[in-house]
Amino acid sequence: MHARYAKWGFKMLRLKKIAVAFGLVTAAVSMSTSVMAADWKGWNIHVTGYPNTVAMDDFSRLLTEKTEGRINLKMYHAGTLGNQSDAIEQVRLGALAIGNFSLGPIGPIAPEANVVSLPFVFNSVEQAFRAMDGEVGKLISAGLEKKGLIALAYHDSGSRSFYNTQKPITQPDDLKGMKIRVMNNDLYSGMISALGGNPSPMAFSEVYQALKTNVVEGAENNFPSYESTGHHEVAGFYSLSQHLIIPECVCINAKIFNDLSDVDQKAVREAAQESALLQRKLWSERKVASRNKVEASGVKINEISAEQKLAFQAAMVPVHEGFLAKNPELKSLVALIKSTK
Ligand code: GTR
Repeated sequence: MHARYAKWGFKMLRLKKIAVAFGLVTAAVSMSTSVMAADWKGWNIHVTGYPNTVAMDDFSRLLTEKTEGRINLKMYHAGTLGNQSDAIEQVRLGALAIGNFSLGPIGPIAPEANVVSLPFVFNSVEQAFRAMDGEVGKLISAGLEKKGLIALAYHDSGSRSFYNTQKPITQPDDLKGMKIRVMNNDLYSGMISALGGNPSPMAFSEVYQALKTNVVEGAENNFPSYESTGHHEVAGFYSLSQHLIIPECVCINAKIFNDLSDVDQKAVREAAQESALLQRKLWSERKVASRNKVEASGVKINEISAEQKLAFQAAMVPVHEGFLAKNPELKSLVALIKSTK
């Protein structure tokens, strides 16, 4: 009996040792996965409920799911991590992993991406997406990569039109002397000057106050941003010039992306692309809802006929020429955009 107990006791001890050892191993494994799990920070300028915000949260969820927790992305919305130009630099440096950027403020650092900021370069949102989904998109993405950014997917941002506190705009002359807020990009300042206005580059978050206090008399944006920022409350004339169609990217720091395993690279791309489909769907609903909302609030929306648009387009010729004189290697990319059906 005694001996049996002793043997039993010995067996238990061995099992205990094994269990302890095993426990240590599992603890070590779980520690190493938690140490190795990547915790990323992501930047987004838009508020709760905006198509990009919903899609970026979906991206974050998909990312964790598809990488089985190896990558976790915490999204910071509403520009809480700073303005867009600074955030672009932060992602290039890797201080932030991801940003949902407009190609507008990226243009100054990546000339290929800047072609989309030539006013009227696309003739419709549909054509812009056919171009972005093909060779044009590839060339632009390659240009971004040279600058340390990898575009995982592109979002819809519709078309941008002028709005102001004074009157309907139907011809370039109507903008004469008007102070108009633009995003940080010389092409936009050049555009406003060529139309006879005074450009005022300014961060998105400052525009509401600037319109309200008459620091600027106008700005330009798509319906969802015009509405989500409340700009329609302080600048009640929206004129459908549709002068810019600027795609937006889900952009990741190139080194962070390139250091991932092939499996995780694939998961990251898939998560971005799936959530971009959601963004495009939500966008098509929101652009109508936002237009209805601003109209119901009393905003005066005016069409600009194809014929009236010709005058705006003609005024942009020097802007295009100036850009291509500085970047002659981009002539073929612009030609490729224009030849996209
Ligand atoms: C919005 C765009 C933002 C930002 C903003 C602006 O349409 O989604 O990324 O570029 O316009 O005017 O600053």
